[in-house]
Amino acid sequence: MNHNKKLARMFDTLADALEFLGENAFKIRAYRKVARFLENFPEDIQEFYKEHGVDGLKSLPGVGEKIAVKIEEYLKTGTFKKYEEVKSQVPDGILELLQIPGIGPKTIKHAYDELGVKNLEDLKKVIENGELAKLRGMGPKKVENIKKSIELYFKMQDRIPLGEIYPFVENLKKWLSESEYVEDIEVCGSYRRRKETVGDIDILCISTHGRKIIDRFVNHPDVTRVLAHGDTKGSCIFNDRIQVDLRVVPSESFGAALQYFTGSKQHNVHLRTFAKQKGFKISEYGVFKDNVKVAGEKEEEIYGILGLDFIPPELREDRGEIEAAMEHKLPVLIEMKDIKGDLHVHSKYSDGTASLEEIAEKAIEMGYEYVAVCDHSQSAKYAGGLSIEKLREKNREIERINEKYGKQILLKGAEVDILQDGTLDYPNEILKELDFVVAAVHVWSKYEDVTERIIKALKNPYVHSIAHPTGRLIGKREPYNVNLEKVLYVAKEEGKYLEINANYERLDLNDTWSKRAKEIGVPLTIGTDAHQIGQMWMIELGVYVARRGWLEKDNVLNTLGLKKLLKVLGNRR
Ligand code: DGT
Ligand code: CA
Ligand code: CA
Repeated sequence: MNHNKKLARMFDTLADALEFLGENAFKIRAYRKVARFLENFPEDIQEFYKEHGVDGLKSLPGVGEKIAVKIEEYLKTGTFKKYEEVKSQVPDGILELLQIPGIGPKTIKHAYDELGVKNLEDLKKVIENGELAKLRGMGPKKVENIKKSIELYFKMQDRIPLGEIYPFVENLKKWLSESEYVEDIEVCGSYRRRKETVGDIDILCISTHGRKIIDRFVNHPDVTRVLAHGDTKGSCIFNDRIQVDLRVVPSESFGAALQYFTGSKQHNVHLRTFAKQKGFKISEYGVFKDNVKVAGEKEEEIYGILGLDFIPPELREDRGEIEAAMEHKLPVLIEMKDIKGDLHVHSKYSDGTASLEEIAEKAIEMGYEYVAVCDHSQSAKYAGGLSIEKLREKNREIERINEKYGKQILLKGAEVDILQDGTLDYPNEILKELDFVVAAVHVWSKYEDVTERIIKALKNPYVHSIAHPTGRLIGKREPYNVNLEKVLYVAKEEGKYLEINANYERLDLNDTWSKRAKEIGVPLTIGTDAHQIGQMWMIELGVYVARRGWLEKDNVLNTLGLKKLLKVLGNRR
């Protein structure tokens, strides 16, 4: 496993254990912060350390003297004392319980002290026999939520968010294609369809030397278990977590195999039925008519010979794409190159790690025309929300930077909290000074319906878009109660937008809601919600959601160039 991920996990475990032990919250936050940083740090921490030493480590965001020493100790010995020491004070079963999102360490500690709960089995038992509900401060509703959290945890155990696995898969693909025996290589399955979570990874490659490639594959440094090792097929577990299947096929059936293994299963079933009606038979080896192979080398041919337009992988979910391809009515999907900027990035003015200068540089590097820097608003204390004075100071710095670059590369933005009563966390005369305002619900109670809060925010003339409209975190938190259908109709009426939050844990709106927004006629904004520049690549994930939602370029606001964008944003007020 790579050091960044492993260290991040160790710091998280350390934080979990300290929370259970009731240690000081400040330290715990510091460990969590460095874990998040490491997960997204684009360089290998070992290489970085070799080059820059412990002083270099100290210069990283969130890494102070003490944490730097711990990282150094880990890089030299494979672990660090503090981690081992704290971990030994907490039973293993408790550490697993602490992993389950939605069950807090205080609850676990309480159940441990009062009922002797030491692991998941124990916890399930005291849920079933009603003992947990009887604990002080518990009650049936709370227990019901704990039960739901456990179910969600298990549902997700064998699935991984696309964005978490994406860099790993791209690297693996590159590493495999460095073999001289690989003629072509493609990742298929749910990964190619860019589904928000993936079960396992399916890779196909063309070669006449299957065994050589499978040998290379099973010897990858991250392989922790080999499940199959044959001449044309290999299957391995990487980093104790993700299964990857590799199949080697000859070039004459690559297209057919690509089509078959891309799925989805439902799409394939529908396609096969459709082909049959036309007198064709499809398999992973090709398309056949009267037992004669009529297509198979190129994927385009498979659809073409059936009289269908080529269906992009993201649409292959049997949601009407085969009918649309028949009638030549498939959408022209938005592409990464259509994106002109990011409409949701945090700086270190609030809880991000990057300076405005760094964000501007990254924006230019990515070929963007603009980035809206949307930091948190004043009452978002948990996220370093900006007071009005601080916001104005930030706006002045944005002006200085834009002047320096000779263009409006940074837009003055804010992610404004929608307060309990649906009003916004800055007065209108402040919002007026901003180029882009995205409003968000960050605090809600479990049984609250937030629909009216969001609708009221949409009706504020200075709000442009609603950030992460459902509040869900993939595999970690269910959406809050909201009637999105109603929200979408209000957005349409008000000429407003909703966001596709491209952060890998959110992807909110999701694909089906994005499609619904298009049907109703509400355009969307895409923003990464990046808290460090190492997360700004995730805009791609937002584009994939948009593609899975059948969106075209015109359905997304930030495909507009700067001038048009500013005009549209101004007109909405
Ligand atoms: P996942 O891995 O759960 O995220 O989802 P997929 O879609 O990657 O599914 P997986 O890995 O089980 O299989 C990869 C592709 O292979 C799948 O998308 C379509 C194809 N496939 C697998 N089993 C069947 C099947 O029984 N019938 C058909 N038509 N296709 C199949
Ligand atoms: Ca798969
Ligand atoms: Ca598979």
